[in-house]
Amino acid sequence: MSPSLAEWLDDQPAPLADVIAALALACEEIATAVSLGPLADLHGKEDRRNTHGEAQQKLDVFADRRIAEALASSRHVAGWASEEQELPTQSGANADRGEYLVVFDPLDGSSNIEANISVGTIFSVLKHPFRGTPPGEAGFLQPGRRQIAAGYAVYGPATVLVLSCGAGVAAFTLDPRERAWRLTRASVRVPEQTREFAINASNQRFWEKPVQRYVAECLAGEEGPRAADFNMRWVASMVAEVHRIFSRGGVFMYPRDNKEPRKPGRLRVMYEAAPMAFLVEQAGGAAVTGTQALLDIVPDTLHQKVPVILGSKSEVERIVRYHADPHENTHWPLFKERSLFVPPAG
Ligand code: AFP
Repeated sequence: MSPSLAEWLDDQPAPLADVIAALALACEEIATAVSLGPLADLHGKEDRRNTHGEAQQKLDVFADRRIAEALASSRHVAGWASEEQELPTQSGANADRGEYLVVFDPLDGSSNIEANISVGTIFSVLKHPFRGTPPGEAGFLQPGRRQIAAGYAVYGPATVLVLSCGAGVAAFTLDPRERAWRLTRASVRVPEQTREFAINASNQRFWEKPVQRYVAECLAGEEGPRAADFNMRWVASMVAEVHRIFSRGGVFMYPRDNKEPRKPGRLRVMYEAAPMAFLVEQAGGAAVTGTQALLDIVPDTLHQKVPVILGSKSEVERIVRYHADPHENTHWPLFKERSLFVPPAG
């Protein structure tokens, strides 16, 4: 029988293992709630909005509460920050002794719940820089490269926990029959090459030029500059997209766009981009804004947004080159003459 998560965590420092185990238990209970769908009376929206003004799903609130309870139960966690809460939370019992901070998106992709599409929980573990004092927002604002661990649980046909403590990426599948996470991939790697990309094409008119060029070249297929046909996906659930990339490669893009020039992207750096970038880099992939490694960004605020381009290294590096190209797009006609989706004249 493959090792359990508990056995795998035996190789990690005990305090960190305790935090991961608490998160895994919360994810197991969230998986049960998600799998029951409307039967758990957890479908539909709360009659309130979260800190970003977004409608909150009942499952968002359930997941947020369950993870907060799990973290409060670990004496190693001084505090946490959630997508669903404007400010960080100090642990009642451990704020002045816990050595870790945890940042999480309790239920990413939750607008897909009624459609029964895979959703997930994303988490990031940081060292509390001022251990011995109750954590404030400043202690959380660390670059992703300082993460001690990061992971996600994807609630899909199977519930899978993908985790890194800084020495590669492992995947554990939940066996609900025995209520145990079993190691099912000991070393997850992102294939360096791919012919698949994921982007919300409805935003095409707003994208920055290097992304316009990259996608146009992919869509041009064998007749175009890439001399290869590409496939496209968009699930609108980042956890599901990243999990697909870990299973067969690909590039996920939520780029800077000028739909809302003040917002550099849709995804938040602390609990979406940075933990996913940590996992992707640990698995041999790349994760950038287009001009900078995501793990090098020092957040100014807890809910800061950032452009995200991540996945198979060779494709991400190509997109970075396009961002660095001072003549971007001036030398390739498709971008200049017609929209991506209008067939060539004649
Ligand atoms: P929700 O959690 O509100 O469903 O948003 C999911 C998400 O943050 C990320 O998981 C998706 O990749 C992205 O938003 C989808 O954004 P669009 O709805 O603009 O495609």
